[in-house]
Amino acid sequence: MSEAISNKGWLSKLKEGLKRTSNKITEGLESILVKKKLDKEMLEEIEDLLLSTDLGVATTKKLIDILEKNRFNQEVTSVEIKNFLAEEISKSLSSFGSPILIEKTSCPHVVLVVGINGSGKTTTIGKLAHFWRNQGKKVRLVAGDTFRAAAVEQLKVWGSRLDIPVEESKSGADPASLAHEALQKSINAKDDLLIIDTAGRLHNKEDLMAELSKIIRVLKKLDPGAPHSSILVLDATIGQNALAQAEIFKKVANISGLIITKLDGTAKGGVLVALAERFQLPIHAIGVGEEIEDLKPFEPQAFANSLVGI
Ligand SMILES: Nc1nc2c(ncn2[C@@H]2O[C@H](COP(=O)(O)OP(=O)(O)OP(=O)(O)O)[C@@H](O)[C@H]2O)c(=O)[nH]1
Ligand SMILES: [Mg+2]
Repeated sequence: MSEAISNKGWLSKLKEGLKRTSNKITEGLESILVKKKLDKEMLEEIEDLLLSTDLGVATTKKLIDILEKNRFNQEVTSVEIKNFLAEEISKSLSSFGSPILIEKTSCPHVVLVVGINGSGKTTTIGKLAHFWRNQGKKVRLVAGDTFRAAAVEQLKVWGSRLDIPVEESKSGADPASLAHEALQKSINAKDDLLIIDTAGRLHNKEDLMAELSKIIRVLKKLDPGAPHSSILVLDATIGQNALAQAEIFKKVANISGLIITKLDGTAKGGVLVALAERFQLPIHAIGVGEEIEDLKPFEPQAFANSLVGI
């Protein structure tokens, strides 16, 4: 998604999207730094502030330790602390910014999109399809949540809006057989990309996970390399719970990368840092709104700056 970086307005949209988290950090730091010298009490207050943005215990501790080591008993301003935080956060995220790389040799490149109910899978698929279609790619979508009519309809709305085909099952048929059929069609049509939407019901974890495993198994019958990308979509507004979700999905779907959505709707944007550090998976993009252009490439420095409000 690197082209989108040159998009004018991308940075301001990112800053705007992360405003809830950055305002919290800015206001928090300003009230903490009434004294000038960095002492134990201030460090503790900064630690609590960072934890409240869901950066997680490990990341927060690391930041506080470095801050203490470098600046203890020295005069500091909130701007200096913000610059420090942005620099350190950006450093720790530096290896995670990576677009979804489309394998030229696979025709089509199959993208399986997983995540729990309401995390933003279908919306993200619409945004990705829009992005790839604008690059001249031939894209096909699969409505893999075959039991929920509204889910199929939602994907079809995106399909007609973007003028790309959407595969759906005849009558609530098995998602795996739909995926198989759709991949065969996609191979015949020489598509560049096949994006598979899936159901997100987590109340029956075993069933959902069995369903996902089966989809993956049947795709492999047609193309052993498929799915070439297995993307887990996570909602940032749930904060630290996103870590537990990632743990569950990682077990079945061999997740190759993450997309974090709804960063515009939360002051818990720090969870992205905790996720990256815990799972060591690329973050392909971030969602900062409901519109089609609101999926942004994940760029560590820009993200870190926006998160702390620089
Ligand atoms: N503010 C904001 N809203 C988002 C973002 N991404 C998705 N949404 C909204 O979140 C809601 C759920 O999104 P869906 O795409 O339907 O989620 P889903 O994962 O497909 O949900 P199920 O099909 O029920 O499993 C919708 O109202 C979206 O518009 C985002 O980045 N920011
Ligand atoms: Mg959906």
